[in-house]
Amino acid sequence: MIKVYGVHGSPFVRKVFIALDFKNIPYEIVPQMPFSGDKDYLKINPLGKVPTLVDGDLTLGDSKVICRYLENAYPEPALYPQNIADKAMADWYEDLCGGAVSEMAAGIFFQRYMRPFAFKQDPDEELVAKITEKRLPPMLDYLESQVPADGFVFGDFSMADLSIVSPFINAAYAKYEVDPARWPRVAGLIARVKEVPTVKAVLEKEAKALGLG
Ligand SMILES: N[C@@H](CCC(=O)N[C@@H](CS)C(=O)NCC(=O)O)C(=O)O
Repeated sequence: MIKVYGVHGSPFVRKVFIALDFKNIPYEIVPQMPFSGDKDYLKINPLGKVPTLVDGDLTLGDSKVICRYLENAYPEPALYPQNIADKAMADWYEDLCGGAVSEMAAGIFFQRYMRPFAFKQDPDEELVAKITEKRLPPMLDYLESQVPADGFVFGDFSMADLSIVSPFINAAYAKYEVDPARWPRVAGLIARVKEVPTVKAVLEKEAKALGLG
């Protein structure tokens, strides 16, 4: 059976769980904390990051690489658009939102969730404000220009929608909500993606794991 190393709460691990559930592929979760410095884990993923996926003889790191592998190996139901240009755009959204946008969301999450709960420190709200007021708005302006008022980015729910929304799920755990008056399309997409059954089911497990459920 496929194994996924990781924990609930990471936006990158979430993507892999949702991709597997969406494709009805059974898997086993091997609990692996990020930032653990676990030497055995470094043998299978030298970056020490989660997720890592093991499928038989294949061991892969990085959620983008893993999800593209899953799409190729288990094509039905498709989680990426079929049209080549749309697929390239989905890859771009995955790269942008898994990169710069996720780093910003992680910054908010780290300050407001990890610092108080894991390190018993107060959050640095000045740093949070720098992210929410300066760095994030241009990203949200761009995303607002890209997403539809209704439905999903490429018709059916796809990795493009999940990639765009995922960082904001973590930001919401840290009490940052995308302002629906300023970015109505992005806020609407977040609400719709959260209602996709496979997403909803993973988020329920996640909320329990994070002590939010
Ligand atoms: N590009 C990677 C990023 C994975 C990542 O940064 N995971 C975080 C958890 S959310 C992690 O393991 N961080 C630990 C570290 O950076 O050492 C992916 O898409 O899988």
